[in-house]
Amino acid sequence: MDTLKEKFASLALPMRADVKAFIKEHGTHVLGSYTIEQVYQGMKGMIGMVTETSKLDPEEGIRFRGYSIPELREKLPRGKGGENLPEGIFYLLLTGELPAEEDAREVSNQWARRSHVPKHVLDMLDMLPQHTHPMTQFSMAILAMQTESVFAAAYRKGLHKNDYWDPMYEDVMNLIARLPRVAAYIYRKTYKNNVHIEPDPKLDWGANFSHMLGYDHPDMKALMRLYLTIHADHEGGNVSAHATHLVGSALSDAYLSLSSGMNGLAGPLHGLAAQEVARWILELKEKYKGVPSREQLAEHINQTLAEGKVVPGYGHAVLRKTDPRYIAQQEFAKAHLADDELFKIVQLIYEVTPEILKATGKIKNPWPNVDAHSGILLMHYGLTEYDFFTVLFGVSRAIGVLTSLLWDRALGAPIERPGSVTTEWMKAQVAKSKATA
Ligand code: HAX
Repeated sequence: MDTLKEKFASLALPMRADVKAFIKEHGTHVLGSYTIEQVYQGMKGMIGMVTETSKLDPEEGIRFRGYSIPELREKLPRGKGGENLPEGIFYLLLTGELPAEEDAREVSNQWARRSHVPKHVLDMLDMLPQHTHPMTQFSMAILAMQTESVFAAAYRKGLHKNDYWDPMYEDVMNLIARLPRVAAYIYRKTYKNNVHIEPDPKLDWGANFSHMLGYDHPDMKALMRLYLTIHADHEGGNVSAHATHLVGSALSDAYLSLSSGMNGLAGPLHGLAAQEVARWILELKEKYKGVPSREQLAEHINQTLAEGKVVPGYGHAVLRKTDPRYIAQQEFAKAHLADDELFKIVQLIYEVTPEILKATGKIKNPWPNVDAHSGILLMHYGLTEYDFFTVLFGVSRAIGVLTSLLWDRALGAPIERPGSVTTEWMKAQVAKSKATA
């Protein structure tokens, strides 16, 4: 058993009994109440699941195992050339403990050893039409790799429920290890004439990913580490995390569950916003032949709203302030590409957009989210094919949703099955309470 797996078992298995005892003793404790509006509008703010890895505060943003992004930028091990290693955030999310340098290196080594992608997965990708969206390819490749699921094979043979976590650990490690190779294959096949680049086992996970995509500039490798770290997790209720958790609750293995999560990430209100932001900014630049004036930008935003579209990269279902993941990327841009024209446009959008969105009177959060910034950083280093951006997001998000899924298996999380009601039932409840008032 590798040392991280042993550590996970020593943490998670005692907690299983602890959580059971907690539910037995306090299971009837009332947490609050919710409204008809919450039921109709996506269950926002309703506590409906337990996610051990991270917690999102509306004002402060995400905390990974209690640590904010600025704290983690100080405390997590860094790669050669700068920025935190995503291997470190994986270790933290999995164990709740800050990794030492050698812990992150051990994750790197494990992932390098486990990164082989079976040939049939690449053959399947080769057969898809050229115009298949990269996120569709990514989700299909994850599904095609399900042939390798250690959990599915063990379950078929017969597996005690207390042991589910063990093959799930193997699936989580293998699957995350394989994702950069799969994503790079999709990128090179779709945009670079099917000319592929072999992995470099000496590089860390993020740098190697950048290398396989075809970007060897040290700053791009640093950006990739930053990107893969800050996108990793956003508590349990966002669409990609919730979809992974929900599908996993039926004991579907990590491949089936992650593929579902990625299908949710591919929606324009979620991860696809990264691509939509880039498209929107390039349209803006084209329309005004460069950096627009404040008036021109305001006109473009108002036109977007008048056409019944959303301003991509702005707003959030939970956050009520500028996303700290946006700030982390802004700091990177100030340090590395302050004179970039697209960065100047992004800064201008940040100055102009919130007031216009506030003036609509209906948008709860007028501030930028993570997707408002990410694309222009990638484009600066030459990765301009914006339809691919959400795949990068997906590689990172796998870290969070799969560590959570492993905790679900270790703690024996049950099948998810919330109740649903009809509008007629809702109306009857309101009528009943009016009659008794
Ligand atoms: N532009 C225009 N209208 C917006 C808006 C925006 N950026 N954000 C919210 N609104 C609108 C909503 O569409 C809604 O309109 P209706 O009442 O007419 O239906 C109204 O404002 C209230 O919405 P809300 O309560 O403030 O926001 P929601 O929780 O319903 O939605 C979204 C949150 C993120 C989906 C929303 O803000 C949005 O569509 N933003 C643009 C797309 C985007 O950037 N998505 C990425 C979010 C972060 C993420 O998940 N990354 O992966």
